[in-house]
Amino acid sequence: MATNRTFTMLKPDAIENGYMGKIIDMIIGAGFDIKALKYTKLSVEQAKEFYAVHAERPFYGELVEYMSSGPIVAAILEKDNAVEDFRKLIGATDPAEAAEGTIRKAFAENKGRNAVHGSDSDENAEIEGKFHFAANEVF
Ligand code: IDP
Ligand code: MG
Repeated sequence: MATNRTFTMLKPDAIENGYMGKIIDMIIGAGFDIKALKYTKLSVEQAKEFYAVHAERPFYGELVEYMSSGPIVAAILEKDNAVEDFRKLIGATDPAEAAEGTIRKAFAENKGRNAVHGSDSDENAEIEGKFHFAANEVF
């Protein structure tokens, strides 16, 4: 069943570089409602679990180290067609390939430190949202 929610994280580079407010503003400006929001930090174990699907990829170790290196903002977002529209708003994984007007084009450093996460399916949006939020933290 299609849902109208997706999950995002503003990654450690985005927070470090001072883009928290600007990115949240872009997300709200694009029509997404914030259903849950948290300023937090992933432990190494949590980063490993969150990205377990990439465990065999050569960049997995680097990804886990980076994603647990500093605070992040986690959020559940709502909008019609949320998963697909949010992937469009964030742009390609590598900011060098991201379209003008996307979050990664504006704020990402490189393919690894790329400012923001967006769920790739309704199913993963639900799993990832539950990873970060208890039921009473979602509005
Ligand atoms: P996505 O975030 O656009 O969905 P994925 O392929 O799912 O991209 O990869 C997850 C995350 O792993 C990326 O957002 C990025 O932070 C990191 N990553 C992906 N490919 C590379 C790479 O080639 N080198 C370093 N890090 C990478
Ligand atoms: Mg992905």
